[in-house]
Amino acid sequence: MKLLVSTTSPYVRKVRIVALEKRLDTQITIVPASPWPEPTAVIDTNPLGKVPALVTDDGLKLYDSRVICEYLDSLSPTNPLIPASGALRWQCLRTQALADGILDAAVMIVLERRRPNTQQSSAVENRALAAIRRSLSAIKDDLKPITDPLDLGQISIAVALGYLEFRLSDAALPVEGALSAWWLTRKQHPSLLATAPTL
Ligand SMILES: N[C@@H](CCC(=O)N[C@@H](CS)C(=O)NCC(=O)O)C(=O)O
Repeated sequence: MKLLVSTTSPYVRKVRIVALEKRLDTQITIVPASPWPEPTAVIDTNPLGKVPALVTDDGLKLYDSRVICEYLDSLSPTNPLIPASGALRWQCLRTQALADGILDAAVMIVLERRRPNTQQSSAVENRALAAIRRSLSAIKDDLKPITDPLDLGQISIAVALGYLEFRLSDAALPVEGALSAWWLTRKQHPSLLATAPTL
């Protein structure tokens, strides 16, 4: 399999953590394909021009991170990451959606800040920050004990908190109390240490 990546993408990090947890990492060739400034290296695989994108051994082109994670989870019974059915499945997928939504808002802020000063909108940034604050408050209820096996929802929370720490540490976001304690322990997990973002 070939995984198209950019090194700092949190969505890519989520897929790489899943690959490690599923013990599939050795079957995946990492292909650097940053979509910035132009998505030339990606569009053949993903017309949206975004990473991550995966080419399977059968030549199937898969995107986005949610589809790729589900695909990888289906490949092996090792460490199942998405419950097959019932309430646990929907809770897991909803947690992923909430955590990915935090990422979407955070990435929007990062991109907004890269625009020329005169074109930046504080309204855009404030709206995204408000969404992140509300979602951090809600996601506390989705935390599972650190001793539980990792699932895709908990991986997604960890990736979101890691990205906020990496890119928006100046924003005084409410990662506190139980959420902060959870994150301080969870970030030491081997697959998280192995994929920690660096500039
Ligand atoms: N929902 C997508 C989001 C992927 C995404 O936005 N990736 C960013 C990198 S962090 C990207 O490739 N952006 C390029 C662009 O927006 O043109 C997923 O989960 O894979």
